[in-house]
Amino acid sequence: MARLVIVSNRVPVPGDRNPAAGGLAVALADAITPGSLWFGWSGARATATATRPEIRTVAGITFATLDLGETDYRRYYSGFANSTLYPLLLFRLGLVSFRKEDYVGYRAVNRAFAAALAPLLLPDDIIWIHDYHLLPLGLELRALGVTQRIGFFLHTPFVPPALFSVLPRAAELLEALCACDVIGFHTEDYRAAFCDCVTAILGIRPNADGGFLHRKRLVQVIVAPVGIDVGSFTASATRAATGAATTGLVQSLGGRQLAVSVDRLDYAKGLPNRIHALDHLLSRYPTHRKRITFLQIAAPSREELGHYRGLRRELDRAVGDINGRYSEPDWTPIRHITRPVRRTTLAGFHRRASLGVVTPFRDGMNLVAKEYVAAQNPADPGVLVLSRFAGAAEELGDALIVNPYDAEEIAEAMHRGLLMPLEERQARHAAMLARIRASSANRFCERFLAALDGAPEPTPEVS
Ligand code: GDG
Repeated sequence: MARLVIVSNRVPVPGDRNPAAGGLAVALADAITPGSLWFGWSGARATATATRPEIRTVAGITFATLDLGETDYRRYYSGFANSTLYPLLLFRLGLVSFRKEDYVGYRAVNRAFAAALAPLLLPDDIIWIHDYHLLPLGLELRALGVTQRIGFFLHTPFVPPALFSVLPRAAELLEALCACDVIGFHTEDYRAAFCDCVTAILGIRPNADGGFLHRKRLVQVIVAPVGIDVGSFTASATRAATGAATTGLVQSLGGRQLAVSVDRLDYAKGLPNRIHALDHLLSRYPTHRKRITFLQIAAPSREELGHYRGLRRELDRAVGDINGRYSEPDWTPIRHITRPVRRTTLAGFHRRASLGVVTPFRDGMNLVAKEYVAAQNPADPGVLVLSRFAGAAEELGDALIVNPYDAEEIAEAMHRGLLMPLEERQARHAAMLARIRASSANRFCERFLAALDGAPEPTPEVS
């Protein structure tokens, strides 16, 4: 049987003392079975980027990681990946900066990854590359003579040609990505935007299935929405709901309703606007004062970048302002945690929350929305308020869908959710549960790997 080789920027090695919070690791936890190899950055910085990976095997999975040199880290990770590509793919043109040396560093790290990975590959391996940090990795592997099947999955949205062509190296990057056999996206919208870019920027018109020939090789473009392991998240929420952390939280609420938001502390997640929405809710509907507690858990992320530090300050100010204006001696509207919280604890909190508020400005998918649904008690479920610009909205149309830029609209949806009759909550929840079961983490992996498995093996002379 072919071995699966996953490549991602960060590798979540079990036992890592400083794991990165994030959806990619959660999404791939199911794909990675014993016998697989996971390759990428260790998360550590050194004077120079390592040429040979450190290899560890845990529970039958081999983890091969490289430390990044300081300069490469700055140019590749903080620079081109997170200050150019990420804001661009999240539609935040105003935050995009482009520095040529960052692009050169980005390409160099992709080359270094390819050079360190190639000697580890076996002839029948299936290689699955993840996310915007590694757009040109497929090309770099092909340049070293790698002929194995290569797939690429993008965890962020993809943008239309008017935006993508803003990138000074747009054509070069698209070309490089086309060295992969299968390219996958969360939604039909992103797939269509990518195909439009291929047409507008490379002059190639994909067929109706999203396939096209590039340098005589077939490239397939597919939709594979990422999901969660619903059964295990429900079980863990059910268990955690009676555990110490959730019981302590519930007791401290004194019978008030709970609303919960959980995000990486990222400007795409729409955090300050959500806090403004709570302001609208409490001022327009004073009946909710002292009756609702809003728990915002925002795990720190990419703190070394200025925009992220600025966001943290903005959020602290907004929370402080609302708590100052509305708090009573025995009630504080917002509890604001900026530390990571254990996944099982989060599951228990979700289960006890009458409202799950997920309002990113943009999000490739957003797994928190699916986790909130999975955690609910079907007999008395809470209500999900969800941004129309999260990929998850394509599947979770039974949530209360809002425009995340409109704080008043979010407030109206929160109000409606807090008052929603049981029957309507049950019906909406049942429909959403069916959808997240149909697009589980397993299904995501199966769908992507089936497409890759069926991909014709490239011949060395045309690759
Ligand atoms: C990217 C895309 C796409 C959050 N805080 C804590 C914590 N989390 C967990 C959540 C969830 C995951 O992290 C976040 O996943 P999301 O999907 O919501 O968001 P991103 O990290 O931005 O993920 C996204 C995803 O990739 C997969 O393709 O859906 O659109 O941006 O599982 O529960 N986990 C723990 N402590 C926390 O404090 N343990």
